[in-house]
Amino acid sequence: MTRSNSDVAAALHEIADLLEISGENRFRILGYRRVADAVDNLPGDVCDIPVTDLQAIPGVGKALAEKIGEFCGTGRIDTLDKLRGEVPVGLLELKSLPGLGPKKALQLYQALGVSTVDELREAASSQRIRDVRGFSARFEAEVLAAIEKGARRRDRTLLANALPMAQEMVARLERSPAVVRAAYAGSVRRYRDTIGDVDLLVASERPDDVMDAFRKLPGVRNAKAEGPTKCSVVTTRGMQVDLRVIEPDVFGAALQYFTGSAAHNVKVRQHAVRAGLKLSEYGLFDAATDERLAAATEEEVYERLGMQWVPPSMREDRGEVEAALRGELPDVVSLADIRGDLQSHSTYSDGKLPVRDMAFAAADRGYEYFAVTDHGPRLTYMAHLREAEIAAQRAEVEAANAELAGKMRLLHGIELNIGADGSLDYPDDILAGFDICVASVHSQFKLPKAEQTRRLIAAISNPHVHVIGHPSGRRLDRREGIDFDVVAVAKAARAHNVALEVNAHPYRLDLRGSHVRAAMENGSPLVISTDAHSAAELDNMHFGVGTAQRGWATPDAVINTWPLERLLAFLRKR
Ligand code: DGT
Ligand code: CA
Ligand code: CA
Ligand code: ZN
Repeated sequence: MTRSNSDVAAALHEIADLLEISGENRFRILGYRRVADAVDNLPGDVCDIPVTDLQAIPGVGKALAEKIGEFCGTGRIDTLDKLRGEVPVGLLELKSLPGLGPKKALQLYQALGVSTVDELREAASSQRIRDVRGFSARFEAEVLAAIEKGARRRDRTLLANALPMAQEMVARLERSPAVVRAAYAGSVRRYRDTIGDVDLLVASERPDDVMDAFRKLPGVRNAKAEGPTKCSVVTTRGMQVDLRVIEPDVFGAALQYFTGSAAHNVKVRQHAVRAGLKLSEYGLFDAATDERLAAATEEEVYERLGMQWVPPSMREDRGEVEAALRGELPDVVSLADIRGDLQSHSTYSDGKLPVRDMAFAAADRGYEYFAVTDHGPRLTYMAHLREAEIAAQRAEVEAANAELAGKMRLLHGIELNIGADGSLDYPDDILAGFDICVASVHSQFKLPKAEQTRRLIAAISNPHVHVIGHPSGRRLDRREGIDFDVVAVAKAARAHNVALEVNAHPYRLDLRGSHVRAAMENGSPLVISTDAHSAAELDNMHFGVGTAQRGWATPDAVINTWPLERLLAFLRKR
């Protein structure tokens, strides 16, 4: 049997986790994690690679190559088995409590046998921790407080981590013969930018077998059954996944219920009650007779409620229930509407591929047009397109267009840096030579709101700018964006016919959903772009589309749903 790359990656991550608890050197731990991620991202199956060739993977030495080979052959790694025997996995959860860390978690385990949060709470309450060398009564109190706080607030993870995992778990569950249907629900299905936990739903007549298959998924640990049809697990990467098993004939009602949001459900249920109906995860019922009126599909549930089906990304109680009842829900943009991608990078700046390769990768995705937009030179610490290179890059664009022969139109663009005063990298005569100018904030994130707003509007007012890239500059993995008046910016964008970008990179998702909504309400054009630095990142488009949907963006408002001629007219505008 072949083992998948993610099986191998999960085993390596588990080794890293357990080493971390045992206080191992942090570079060794990092080494395992890097290789795990590299394996996860390999295009082919790692287990098809001969052990002697595995060392071509960055970070893999002889020892690690042998471990990977061992896992591919036997499904086990001796080192991992030994670690599992020495270090209880429950400590992973303990070590992430504030004030604890791997070393102290291990000490408490060795002194008191404490290996779960419950056992720790028990030990702290019964004042056994203060007697352990190096610990104190004060530590006991702090640990109890941390546990109570942790019980209320779990860390959220990025959609970028949760969605691919949810999709893979669904695909694996679907392979189990006990499973009739499987789906992910909750905030992942709604494309929220961060995720508390992943909610999975399985339709089956054999819940025991499903729960069994679920517990055996790669990367699953700490399974806690909560009754015969409900199970929660924590993955090796610390994400909680909830599974419910339901009868196949109520799949639609359950999917509606567990997709949420809770606020959307409350609003829908209030409407049901007023209409003499009852709605639950088991179906839509006549309140008087208890007759079941709809349950098999979401569509029939919404229809029987007298409302339009609401796209999951819009289910946040922001007026969508009322609009769906009136039959006035806007038709939001979908992935199929997208005809091109208008921000990307090549080896002229920090992209991984030459212009031609990026263009052909985009053409492979069926696009009508595509823009390469390397960074301008203002921020010298960033890889950038120098003035002396512009002509050469333009020639490459023309050559690629000749080769593409009408299959796709490649546009020569640039991503400019907006200075604190709104100024840009190049003078107007140079900007005029580009097909498309994206202007973005990459510095000075801390200026006051009024200054940031003025800064963005100044860039919007430049007659050569077509797009404001990732307008807030936020990075979900590392920083808040700038503070700016989104309504004022959207109004300026409308007045100057400049598109505000919904950057589809899952670390950005910028504009965020609420800002997209403000842009829509104030008539600003939008563009959804991946900002791809590699061919694989071109596939991030769906993250941007989901985010745009959360802001009720219609296809007509999104310039990269337009046919080429209409787009070119927009770009030629002044
Ligand atoms: P998250 O996990 O914090 O990112 O957000 P959700 O929306 O995935 O929330 P979660 O996992 O607590 O629950 C999933 C869905 O299940 C939620 O969106 C609505 C539904 N749900 C769960 N429990 C309740 C409840 O007590 N009341 C209502 N109205 N809905 C619930
Ligand atoms: Ca959830
Ligand atoms: Ca949940
Ligand atoms: Zn940028």
